[in-house]
Amino acid sequence: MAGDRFDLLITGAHLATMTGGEPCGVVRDGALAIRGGRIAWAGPQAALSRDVQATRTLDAGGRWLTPGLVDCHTHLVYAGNRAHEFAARLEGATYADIAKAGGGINATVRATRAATDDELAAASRPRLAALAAEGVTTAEIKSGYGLATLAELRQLRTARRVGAETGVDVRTTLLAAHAVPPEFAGRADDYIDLVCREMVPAAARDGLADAVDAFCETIGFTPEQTRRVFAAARANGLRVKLHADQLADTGGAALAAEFDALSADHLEYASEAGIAALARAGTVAVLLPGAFYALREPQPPPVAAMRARGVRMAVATDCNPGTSPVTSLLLMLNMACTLFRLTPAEAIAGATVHAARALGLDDRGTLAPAQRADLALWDIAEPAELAYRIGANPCAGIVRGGNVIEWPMA
Ligand code: DI6
Ligand code: FE
Repeated sequence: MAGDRFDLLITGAHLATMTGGEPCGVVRDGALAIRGGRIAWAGPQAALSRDVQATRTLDAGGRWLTPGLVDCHTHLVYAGNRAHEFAARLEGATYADIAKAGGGINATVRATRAATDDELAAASRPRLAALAAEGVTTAEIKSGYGLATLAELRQLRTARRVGAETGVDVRTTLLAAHAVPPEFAGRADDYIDLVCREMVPAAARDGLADAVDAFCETIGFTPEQTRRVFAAARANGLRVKLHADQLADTGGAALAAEFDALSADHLEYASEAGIAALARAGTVAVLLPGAFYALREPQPPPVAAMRARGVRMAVATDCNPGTSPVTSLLLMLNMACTLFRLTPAEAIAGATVHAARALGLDDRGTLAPAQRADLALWDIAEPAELAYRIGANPCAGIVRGGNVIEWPMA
């Protein structure tokens, strides 16, 4: 390192590198150097050579530095809201009752289709900005509220647009198999034909989707229909993810594993065999405590089985207007610990390194050489504090791709 010149040197930071065996890969009194938008060096400040040179040096003032957070499961591009359904559920209506009565996902489809491009972006941008304010530097956004070819593509385009407008690196997922749209009522298989024949190829051809997802549930699509969507994804060179086993065990986890999915998400009712299949495939389990909480689900996901089998667990907001109207990933860390019994270190790994893997990204999620220099700086005394607080935002600084977006005054 002697004689090296860096673009940016951050000193006086405790590092949660999220590497190595120790919880959070902690390096106290650390420093981190950036060159060309990537981390060039991270380690104890005392190990920095005396003649190190940097174009710019920032002092972290003893705060904690983590990788920029990754929200790996959101549906944040939509119009309208479903507060009245929240009220109806409190009166005893179930999520399934509401969907059958024309509400639920299709209510948001109507509002989203009716919005202009600018209205859709304007409704969605603050949700992404709220995530960004908590140190999220990468977010996944799904379609699924268009449910027609052009409407789905527009949602993906809007996701990319709000990403560019807020500076968050957005990964898009085509979730055309989210619900049966009104034009196809009673003809789910015909709709899946359209998804496979037209929507998946169009999204792949236009480079608008990084992955394909499906809602495989008793109130969504069957495993057979999901299988057809996944085969189309594979034929078009796209990786898959799956909404699996949220409300019942439909064998979703095993199906995701069979298609080498990047992630299987929810998993409250996943079986032991399903978890074993995820472990074998290396598929990430994405835990979504916001939906679990909002639906007042009785059964938490089998976290102990996942841990025992070494399945990587991510934590995400599932930001959507129906079952998880959540724009705080930090709150999800807290709920993942309180409701699902993750350790704080597991929860933080779930919103950094494992969340990146759930998106197929291995260039971020840790503070290690060659990783993208996406960083969050925190006013906390120890990493567990990120999961401990409820409704606080201790984010004090943000660096994205080596660019300093926000930094505290000295
Ligand atoms: N993700 C989803 O896609 C559905 N549940 C979930 O966790 C619900 C989306 C909605 O109701 O709009
Ligand atoms: Fe979801």
